[in-house]
Amino acid sequence: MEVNRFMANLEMKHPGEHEYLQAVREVISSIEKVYNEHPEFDKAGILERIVEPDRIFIFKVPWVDDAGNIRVNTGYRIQFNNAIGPYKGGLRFHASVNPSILKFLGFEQTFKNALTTLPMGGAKGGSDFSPKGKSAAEVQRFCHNFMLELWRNIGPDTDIPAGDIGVSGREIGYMYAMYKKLARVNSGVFTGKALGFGGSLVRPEATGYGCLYFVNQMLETKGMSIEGKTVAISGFGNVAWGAALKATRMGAKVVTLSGPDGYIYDEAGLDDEKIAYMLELRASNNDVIAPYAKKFKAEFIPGKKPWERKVDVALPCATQNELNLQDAKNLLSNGVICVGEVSNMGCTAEASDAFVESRILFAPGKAVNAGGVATSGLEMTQNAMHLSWTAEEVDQKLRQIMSAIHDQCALYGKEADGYINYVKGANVAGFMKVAKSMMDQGYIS
Ligand code: 2IT
Repeated sequence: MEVNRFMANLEMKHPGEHEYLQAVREVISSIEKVYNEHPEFDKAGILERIVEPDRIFIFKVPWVDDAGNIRVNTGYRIQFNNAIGPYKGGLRFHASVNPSILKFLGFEQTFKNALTTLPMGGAKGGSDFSPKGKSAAEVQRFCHNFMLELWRNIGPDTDIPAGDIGVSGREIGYMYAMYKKLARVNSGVFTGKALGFGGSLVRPEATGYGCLYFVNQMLETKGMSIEGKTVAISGFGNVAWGAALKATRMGAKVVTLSGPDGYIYDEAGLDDEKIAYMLELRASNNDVIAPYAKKFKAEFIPGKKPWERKVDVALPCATQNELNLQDAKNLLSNGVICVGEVSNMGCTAEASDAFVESRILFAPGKAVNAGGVATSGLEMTQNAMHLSWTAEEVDQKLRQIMSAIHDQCALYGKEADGYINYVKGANVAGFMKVAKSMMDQGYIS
């Protein structure tokens, strides 16, 4: 296999699917060497099979808005790969959602889920419906109609959706209720449920918490820790919130948050009150960060991203390709020590290469953000056992899983000069697990 030749063919087959092609190129560039050391993989067509989703459901979602108008959105579920377990991955509700974005997310999810050590395959789905500016009644109606189509294709042992951008506890509650009405079973099927009906403690915080455990472990390889470090976070959603909470508890100073409108710089650092306010802002459904600056007398920089600031640790927690080469150069010239790509594919390919080439600590999304889906896996286990664990039990397991992911990255990513290339480590470890499982099961999927 040769990367450019393989990609040229894939581009011809899926023209214009930029995010999907970007995610595939990153993974196969990392695994080219080990792939070619295993001629049995090539003979079994593993690469050609692993880059294609098992199936894609696309469906129409008509719904009625508060003014009585009939609106139409498109719903998707991409069941990407179930070699190591049932399909598992979130649903994204955002105006930008399209097949390319969901395919990249499903592809990434397959390897991320493999890294968690739990038996979960990869999937992703969602809709170009944006909850931003919609009333609660409109969101509920949309969620119900979305489930009218999706319910037949999911199940606790086949495909288990969860949240992602635009889908949190509220939307999961509406969708799960409709699923139960139609399927007449009460088996968990979604993760990210509220605590009262099968949700797991620590699941809302898990992506951010897992990220901080991982980042701290990276820093420890250099004899450092997160305590006392200055941290830039982008976004202000669920992931940014969990990361800010844990970073602050671990003694770091979080100085930025951002929204589509710009970013805030809070020199004093976030505290419990400010972090609690993030939830209020998010519940307001307005998708702007500016009110934070007004409330807490912080600086607001419209139209910009936080990466122009001098910080020790940068944690992109918003969306794909939110940190580009220029941002990477700015962070590097300001002496950044560690970058954790908490959003899925938060860095452009050029930015991610720049971090690796400059030998700073850099963790790709599929490793550093895997705590979210890992805790979803723990929610599935609790549902299957008909019990619930304490926060301490879940948190303990989350720590163990993040540490196991770090070990896999170090095992497969250590280079001749001793540098841990986490991008290569995560891609090779995830790929090997999925590829071997596919080999063991013949060529049918
Ligand atoms: O990107 C992700 O890993 C998620 N949105 C969470 C998926 C899940 O099934 O918990």
